[in-house]
Amino acid sequence: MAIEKTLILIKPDGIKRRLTGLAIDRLENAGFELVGAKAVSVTEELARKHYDALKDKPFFENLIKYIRGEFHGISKNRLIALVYRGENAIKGVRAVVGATNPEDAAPGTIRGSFGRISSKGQFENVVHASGDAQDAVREVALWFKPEEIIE
Ligand code: IDP
Ligand code: MG
Repeated sequence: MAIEKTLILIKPDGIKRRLTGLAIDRLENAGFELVGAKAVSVTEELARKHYDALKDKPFFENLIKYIRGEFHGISKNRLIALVYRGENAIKGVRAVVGATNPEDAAPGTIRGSFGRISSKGQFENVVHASGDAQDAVREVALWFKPEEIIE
């Protein structure tokens, strides 16, 4: 058992549909500790760095538009970034969040309950959650300064 930190983003569809509180409630009830939280204006550069591993995917350019709120009319490219900490937090948070494709995400998970595939084919799945330990370390460092996280 390892104590891990993991990055969660309330994506623009989650912001627009007022699901921030619901996502935080689900994660809190799952027993994870919220150790970092802020609103972020997502620059083009931050979006591209965050999703760098997907840069060769056909959906990449739409993914950058999506995470910057361009499909949801979010002003100032705003989203909410959170860091959760806990035992096996990366896998545990992913279990609460559900599978990437909203059609495959289990009922009762955040994505299974609230995700959709847009008419453009974009997976709008409400929240981002780090995929593995390597991603989690990289993503927490990308979105947060060390002093913004309670250790
Ligand atoms: P994850 O968010 O579950 O870790 P990734 O494979 O890392 O999934 O993909 C990042 C994001 O890119 C997804 O959450 C989703 O919004 C989008 N995405 C992934 N695969 C597809 C796809 O096949 N079509 C459209 N969008 C996708
Ligand atoms: Mg991922």
